[in-house]
Amino acid sequence: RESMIQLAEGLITGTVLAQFDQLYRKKPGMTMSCARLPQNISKNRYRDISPYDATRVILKSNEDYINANYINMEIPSSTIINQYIACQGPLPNTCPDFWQMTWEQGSSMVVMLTTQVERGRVKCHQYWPEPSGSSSYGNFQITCHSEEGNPAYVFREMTLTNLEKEESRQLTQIQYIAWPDHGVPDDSSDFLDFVCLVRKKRAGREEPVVVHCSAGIGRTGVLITMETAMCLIECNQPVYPLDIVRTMRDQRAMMIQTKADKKYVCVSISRSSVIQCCRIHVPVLMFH
Ligand code: PTR
Ligand code: PTR
Repeated sequence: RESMIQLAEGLITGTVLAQFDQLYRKKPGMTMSCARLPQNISKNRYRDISPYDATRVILKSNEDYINANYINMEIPSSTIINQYIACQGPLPNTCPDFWQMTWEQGSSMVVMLTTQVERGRVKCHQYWPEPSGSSSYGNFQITCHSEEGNPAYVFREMTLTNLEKEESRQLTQIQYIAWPDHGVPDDSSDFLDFVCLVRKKRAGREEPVVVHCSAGIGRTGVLITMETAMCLIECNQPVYPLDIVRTMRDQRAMMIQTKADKKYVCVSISRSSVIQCCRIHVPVLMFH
């Protein structure tokens, strides 16, 4: 507890922010060539956000590329390894790839941290059908059975059918909708509740949880950081946010964004900077 209080003080005085700025955004020596192949250019939502070759999720087909990385977060002194797939929000032309990945990786839970449109700009294509509807995406048919929620998040229950194999699986999608672009969640406890929900829903699932926002680095990074921090606290382990960020960035570049303008980050507590999640969320976690 003492070390956590020190940590919180460090954060608030900005020492962690300074250290955060010194972290690499991309791990030295990691290549991202696959993303740049001519046939894959149209599969990236943002030109500057690519997956490492070494940790990318490989689709089991000739066209094996999707903008997604495995992220494994080990909890020291326990046997827990929380597994994620961090990916960009699907584009119209990558929805079949998204469902293929989800199927092949055996994932039964998708966490979405963006809305489809923010400030008039498309952030993610709607890759699922309306409730009680069905749509096909390549070799997969998705049926959405239910949709319920509150002002902060929406739950959808879906069936994913592999048309070739004639096999079906259940899938839960949880979408956080209260995260405005360029902002922070309005009520930080809302987001904390959401992270708790993800933790609860994850229980018993061995396969990776698919997490995406628009680019799959900012908000996705905050969610993984928060779940990891929560898990560490549950296991009585100290929380070092910078280590968490480094571990994530070793597996997907740029995880958690800071504005180039540091002052802006400090003053506005930007959406996905570590300062935001540490200043607001970690102290809340610690002193709840
Ligand atoms: N080049 C994009 C941009 O800066 O607009 C990359 C980008 C977009 C980066 C969104 C992060 C973004 O946020 P998130 O990962 O939370 O969707
Ligand atoms: N071009 C990006 C966009 O419009 O989404 C720029 C951007 C990147 C905006 C990150 C916000 C971002 O998050 P934060 O406000 O937390 O730095």
